[in-house]
Amino acid sequence: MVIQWYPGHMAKAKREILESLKLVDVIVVLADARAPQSTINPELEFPKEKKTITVLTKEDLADPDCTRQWVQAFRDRGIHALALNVLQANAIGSLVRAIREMGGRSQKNRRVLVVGIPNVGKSSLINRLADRGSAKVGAKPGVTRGRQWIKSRGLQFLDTPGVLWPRFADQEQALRLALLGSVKDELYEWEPTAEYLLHYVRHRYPGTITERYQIDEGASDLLTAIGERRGCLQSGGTVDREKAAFLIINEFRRGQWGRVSLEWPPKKEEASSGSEAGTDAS
Ligand SMILES: Nc1nc2c(ncn2[C@@H]2O[C@H](COP(=O)(O)OP(=O)(O)OP(=O)(O)O)[C@@H](O)[C@H]2O)c(=O)[nH]1
Ligand SMILES: [Mg+2]
Repeated sequence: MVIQWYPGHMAKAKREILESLKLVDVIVVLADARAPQSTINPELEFPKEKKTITVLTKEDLADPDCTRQWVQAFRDRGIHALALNVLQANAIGSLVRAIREMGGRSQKNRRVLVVGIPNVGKSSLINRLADRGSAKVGAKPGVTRGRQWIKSRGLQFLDTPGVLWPRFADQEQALRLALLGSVKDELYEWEPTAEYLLHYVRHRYPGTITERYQIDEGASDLLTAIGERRGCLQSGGTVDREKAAFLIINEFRRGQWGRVSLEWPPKKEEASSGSEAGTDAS
């Protein structure tokens, strides 16, 4: 299974984002706190002189210890980073303060470009900043299709469509993007994606699967065991593995497995010998 999603509207959105750069003072790059490196577009690079803030969204769904390590890892690289639950009413004070403290034109008309891959919460963040539902949001990728300026708090925010890139670094990155809902569901298979999640969580968060599904997580075929437990059956009474995989992925996405992160920052020695996450230090 090769997962790829780079439709024409993303190529166009990327061109438009690069064109917008000259208009803006601050760039806010959103990434999913559960896999920050995998969810930053390595092909969207910004000029060094532009002030950039990296916001790790969906902090409420991520492993808090892992998120702390990521924020520190970004800061160690000179990147201004913070983690947020965008859906929380009082979450954005720290972000607004950071934007106001950054240089640029007069405090009042500061223009802020909001970018990130699909489904990371760009439009939700702008709605939160604007205290109203100005931008369309949805629990699937590719909701925003065009650029839109929204004025709020004396600032102007530019909402943009989520942009991916033509080839993901590896299969694991592609699977993380699928699990986090940043790739269209029609473009990958549920079963291998759920198998990957089960395998990863069993090792990284022992006990989680047993607690959620009341099964022995040492079972050789976890997907089938969960399907049996949850009554995902097809005619004839055998387990419908695809249905089980769909259920598993959706429960994970809703946070019903607890706070789980899919990617950890590289150890300090590895980080200093290369492997950049894609945003410019500023
Ligand atoms: N739990 C949680 N959900 C969030 C958070 N931020 C956004 N969401 C949800 O994530 C989904 C996607 O949000 P959008 O704001 O539409 O994402 P987007 O980045 O604008 O997506 P595109 O327009 O498709 O590129 C929605 O269901 C939001 O409710 C967060 O911090 N925590
Ligand atoms: Mg959007």
